[in-house]
Amino acid sequence: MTNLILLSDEVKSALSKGKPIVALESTIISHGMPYPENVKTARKLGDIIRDEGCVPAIVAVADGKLHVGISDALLERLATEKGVLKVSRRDIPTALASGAIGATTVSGTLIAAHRAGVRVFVTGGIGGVHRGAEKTFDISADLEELAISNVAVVSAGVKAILDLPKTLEVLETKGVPVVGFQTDDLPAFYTRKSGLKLVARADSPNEVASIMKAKWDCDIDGSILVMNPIPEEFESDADIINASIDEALALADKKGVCGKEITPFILAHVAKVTGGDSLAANIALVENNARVGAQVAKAYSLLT
Ligand code: PSU
Ligand code: MN
Repeated sequence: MTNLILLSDEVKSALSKGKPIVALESTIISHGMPYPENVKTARKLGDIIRDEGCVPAIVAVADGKLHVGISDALLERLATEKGVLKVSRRDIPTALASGAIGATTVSGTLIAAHRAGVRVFVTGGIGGVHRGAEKTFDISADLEELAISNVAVVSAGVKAILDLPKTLEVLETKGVPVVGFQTDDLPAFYTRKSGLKLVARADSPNEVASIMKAKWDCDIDGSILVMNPIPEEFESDADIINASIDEALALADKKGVCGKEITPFILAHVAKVTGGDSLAANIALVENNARVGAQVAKAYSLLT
């Protein structure tokens, strides 16, 4: 493996001992949550993953390296510094060459996890096909990377800022199994159901692990998406969320926000309108994903 990818000592040791590892993205820290909730949540996710007997590995770019597992000092920088880059596949070469600090998106994190041999990755929500993509061509690089990275991704589904049916269509084209975790319905991040039926379901971490093994034993490259609904008590009112999304999209259009700025812009607007509720929901669902992700990583390590 290239020396541009730097594994923490803890991750290196876990890999050599066959101890399960769970990768975490850093965009959620730098661009998805305010300080200090972002750093607190990142630490809490690490604790949850460790309590399940796995090793957490936050992925980020700094000092010309793609880090898998970061120091507490780098976590603090990602959580507090202004101008942290948002790094997807496209941005990795320039971010590495410049030595800048960058937070990896789902696609950036998948690149690092796949190359490091980390088979499970936990996040909040994935990117997908944006509403109006037929005009803007805005489709997240996450989908391209999911098609080729051998990493299971646990998320709370697809946020309604995206076009959910189109996102499912592209995932089908790319051959990415979308597995409802204890559900038949595609979760929509803030809500447990989107009304869209999934064709695959797993009721236990073991079942997810079996799907991972079946896919990769057949040399079918690419991800498995584990869609884990938000805990019921944190579910939001879909009408309020959707109204704030519509408002954000209109505002983005008026201001000419596009490209990589659009997702953070809409997320920030929704968070502002829905206040503390959406932040609490965000924290609860990602913690829930960390627990399930660690259990999946453990189950998969026992199968291989
Ligand atoms: N969706 C969320 N929260 C997020 C993101 C997406 O609900 O924080 C972040 C993830 O890092 C994801 C990225 O990989 O946004 C996708 O950005 P884009 O749409 O520019 O590809
Ligand atoms: Mn985009």
